[in-house]
This record gives sequence, C-alpha cells and structure tokens, in this order.
Amino acid sequence: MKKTIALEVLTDLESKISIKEAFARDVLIGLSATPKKIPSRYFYDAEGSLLFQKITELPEYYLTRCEFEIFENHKQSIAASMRNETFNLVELGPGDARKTRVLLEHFLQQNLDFHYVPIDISNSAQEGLVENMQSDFPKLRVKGLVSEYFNALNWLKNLNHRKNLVLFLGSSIGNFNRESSRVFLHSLWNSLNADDCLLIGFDLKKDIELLLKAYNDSRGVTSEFNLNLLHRINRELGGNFDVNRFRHYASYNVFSGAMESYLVSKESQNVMIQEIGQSFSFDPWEPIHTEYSYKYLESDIAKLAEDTGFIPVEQFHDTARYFTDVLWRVQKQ
Ligand code: AVI
Repeated sequence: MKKTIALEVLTDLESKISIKEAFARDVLIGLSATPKKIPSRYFYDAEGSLLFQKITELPEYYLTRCEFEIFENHKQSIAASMRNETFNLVELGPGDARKTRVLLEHFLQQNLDFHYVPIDISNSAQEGLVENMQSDFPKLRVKGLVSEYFNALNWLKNLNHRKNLVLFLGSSIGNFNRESSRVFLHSLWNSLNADDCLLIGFDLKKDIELLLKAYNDSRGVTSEFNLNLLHRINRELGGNFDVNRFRHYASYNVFSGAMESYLVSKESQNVMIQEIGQSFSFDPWEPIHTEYSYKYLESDIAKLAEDTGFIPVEQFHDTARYFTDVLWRVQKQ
C-alpha cells in the first residue's frame, strides 16, 4: 500500500505558465541579449542537481563542508534560540537537505516542538525528500510545500500562528546580485511575522586562489555542471548545441566580489532551438554568462540585515572562517 506523503502543492494564481514555457522564454531572451546569458536557476534539472551534489563533495568546494562544521559545532546554540517555542522550521530550496539533517536530529533529541516545512518549486524533488525524511525520522512532523517561496510563506502565515525559523542555506543568497539580494530579503521580511527568524548562509571573501579552485575543480565536475545547461536546452527545447564546441570558464571579479561563470563558444557556430523556432549565432570566443556567486564581507552582511528589516541575533563561523551562518530576527513596529 502506498504511504501518504505529507505534501501540499500550492498553485500560484499569477503564474500559470509551465516550467518548460518559462525556460524557452528565458533562453530566447538571454540568447538574444548582448552579452548573451542564461539564468542560473536552470542548472537544477535532475541531471544538474546530481552534478551539484557531486560538487558539494569535491575537495576544492569548501562551502558545504564549512556549513556542515558550523551546524555540528553550533547546533546547541541554534536550538537554544528556539527553546520554549512552538515553531515551523521552514527551509527554502532544501535540495537533499543533508546539512539540515544535523539540525533536525539535534532538535528531535532536544524534544523541541516544531514542524519541518521544506519549500521547493519541483514536485518530484519534494516528494523524494519528504518520503526520505518521514522514513529516516519517524517522529519528525513534515509538511512539504510545492510552490514559489513567497507564495508558500504567505499561505503558511494564514494557516497557523507558529513562529517561523526560516533556513536559506549554502550561499544560495550569493547567486543573487547585490540589488536582487536586497529585494529578495525584503520580500522575505514582508512574508514573515515580527520575531520570526532567518538562518542564512554567506560565503565570505577570501584568498582569490581558493575561490578560483572552488569553481574550477580539478575533476571537471563544475565544468560538466555548467555545460549541462546546453544539454538541458537540447533535451527539453530541441536544441542542437554541440557541447564540445563550448568550454566552461570561471573567474573572480574583485570589484563586484563575485565569482562569475561563463560558457564560451570555441568557434563560430549557429545553434537551432526547435521549441523557440529560431537559431542563434556565436562568434569565436563569445561568452554566455551563466552564474554569479557573490562573496561577502562581514560589513556587507551587517548592512544587508539593516537595509532589509532584520536584527542580527547571533553569528556562527567555521574554524577557517571561510563561511558564516547568521541568525536574524524580523523587526516590525
Ligand atoms: C548553489 N550555489 C550556492 C552554488 C554556488 O557556489 O554559487 C552553485 C555552484 N556553482 C558552481 N559551483 C557551485
């Protein structure tokens, strides 16, 4: 007999277009622009999510290990901030939630009174996650939501009046540019109640050599992850990209403080995309921008909290001080 999965699929009334239609629209807009670009959110189809998982295990990609270390060393303090509360532990874009398990296990051991509410736009990814969590932690109360983040948070606000501790982990905020990160965090603030909390991960500015290695790993997994965007266009939109005629390139921009990733055309070529009904031409060495991964100073983080309505409560670092998770509280008059 099939077990019931604690999953709620919320429909966003404003956006009725399918993921494939949005992908085709964004590829058309991006490849028609100068310089060419494709939004990084399209990395994460099934293949891309597996490749990202492999990246997190690479020796050069320190970010995930640092955040694991932070949770292992500071789970007591994180739990202490929610003791005597009934709360939702809401996770935005949990992926396989490997790091979150450290917190879940500890919160359960400490008998904290909480529900785990992962929110993701992919139905299949959420189904797998909720199923795994239910079988690995039989005592855990899980309610997976399939929706855009803000839509889900607003739904949650009307459903119950438990306090929320929102997790936005793994430097996901780094994939927004400086302006969009402010807009995103202020929208998050708007969807939360006074005194709700946010635990958010930031990758800190550090020796440039370490950054370059993290995004140009020796096994070429990051290159595969980036090139998968072209495979995805071929698979889903009927493109005829010859992926071997492009290369991965990642560099650090010291002025903006971002690792920037590109796919560069190695020669002059035309690529047809059936679903768009158009072909796109590439000059030799013409780039497609695919991702920003912004790195932060401690002072940038403090300013970001101040500008978006949050009060810093506590801050945690790994021992190398490469990464930080900060606990912020929503301030509303
Ligand atoms: C998901 N995100 C935080 C990763 C990052 O570091 O920007 C994605 C990634 N791109 C290349 N390697 C990892």
